[in-house]
Amino acid sequence: MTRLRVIWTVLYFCVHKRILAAGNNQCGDWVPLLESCYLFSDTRATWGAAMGICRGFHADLVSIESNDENLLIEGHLQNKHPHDADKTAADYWTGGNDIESEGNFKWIGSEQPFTYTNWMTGQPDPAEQDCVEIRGVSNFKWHDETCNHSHLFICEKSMGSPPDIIG
Ligand SMILES: [Ca+2]
Ligand SMILES: [Ca+2]
Repeated sequence: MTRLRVIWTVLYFCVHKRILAAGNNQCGDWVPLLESCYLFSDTRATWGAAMGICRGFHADLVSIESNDENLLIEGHLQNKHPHDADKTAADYWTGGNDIESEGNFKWIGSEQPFTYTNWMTGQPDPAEQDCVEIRGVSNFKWHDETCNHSHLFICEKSMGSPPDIIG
């Protein structure tokens, strides 16, 4: 290896390591997508309990406010659950709910009504289902669902928030 090539190689690894470190610092163990950090849980909880867990991390249950955000979250879930057999158990609570006013869905963190939606055909359906989940078998489209059922969940916090160590 020429001396120049050695210098370039060392430089490349130094810069690369710093970029990785910067990314890690911003979201800790959470997944960075767009301007937020996301926690994809491995444990199940009711919608209310899941919200409490997210709040414990100074986060909220995820709010999906654009097609871009939905595509990135869906992409992450497709990678996490690549096989159809995995998808049957891959139901994730979001922060979407119409607990306060039937049929008027909004996001728990911002309290803002839905501006973007990715409902499964036929959803939301007229039933006592006030909380919104991303359902694996529906190819990660949205369903309203009974809030006291236990599912996986996604927490979201803005990248500016201090990282929390989980593990
Ligand atoms: Ca969001
Ligand atoms: Ca439903």
